[in-house]
Amino acid sequence: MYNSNPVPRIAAIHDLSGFGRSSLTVVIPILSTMGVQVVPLPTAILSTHTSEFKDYHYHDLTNELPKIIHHWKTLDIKFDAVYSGFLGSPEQVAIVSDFISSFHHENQLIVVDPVLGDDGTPYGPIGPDMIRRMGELITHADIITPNITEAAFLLQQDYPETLSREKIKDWIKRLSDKGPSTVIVTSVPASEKTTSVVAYNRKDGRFWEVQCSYVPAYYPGTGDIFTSVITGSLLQGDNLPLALDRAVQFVSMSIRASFGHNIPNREGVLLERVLNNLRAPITSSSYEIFS
Ligand code: PXL
Repeated sequence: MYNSNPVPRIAAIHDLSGFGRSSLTVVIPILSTMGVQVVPLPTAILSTHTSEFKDYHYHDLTNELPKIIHHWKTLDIKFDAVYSGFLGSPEQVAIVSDFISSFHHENQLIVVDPVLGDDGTPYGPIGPDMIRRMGELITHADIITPNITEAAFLLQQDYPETLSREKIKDWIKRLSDKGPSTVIVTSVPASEKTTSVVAYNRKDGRFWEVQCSYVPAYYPGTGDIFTSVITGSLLQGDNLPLALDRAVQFVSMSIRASFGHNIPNREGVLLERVLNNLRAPITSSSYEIFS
């Protein structure tokens, strides 16, 4: 244990969107609350996130990244995990791949959230080149967390009207064959009133499912919240299905804390009201084997 960081340290490669509770403004508080040191590498600065805001200011930081990374190399910083999310330009994908190989060491967790779109549609700044490059980046990851739209983009499939359980498993295995040993797919339609998170661990061949009750509202940033909790949970030593439970429960609580108020969805969930829940021990669990 002599060589390990007393507090796990993670490099978080995401944009910094000022208003709207997404990307670094949720990644940092969640992982800090879960006892993880976050070292942010901001890919872009935005006035707001890009969902339901128009005329946002977008300042790309691609040219700054190599200089920041160079300084970190001279400091010989060791990261227990690397976690990337929304990337501001296709060139940034190459920079992140390079970052992963330069800072590689044993027992490290590489998490790539391939932020590309939702509900069958790419996010504003995401084009075909970005989708192609993200497909390359996931080959370097241990864990990926696409939603069903992003899974379709990464596999170059049409966004499905319906998905059988066999097809979901086939898609997930094909994503895992590209490199990541753990694949977690969110927003999988389960029934009229529920969606599911389905996960696969190639090392033991098991699939897991956690069903989420449906709230008729979309809040930007919930994908970032989900993957941050998964990452914090795994770094704390939870097993995969328990990490899914924790993340689903936390996202559901965040949404419910917000939905009862009448606040514009684009402001994101009221994270500050539920953050402390991350310190509570888990007292219920609903994961099941997905077969
Ligand atoms: O939460 C994903 C995300 C991250 N960063 C930016 C975004 C979005 C989704 O809208 O616009 C800039």
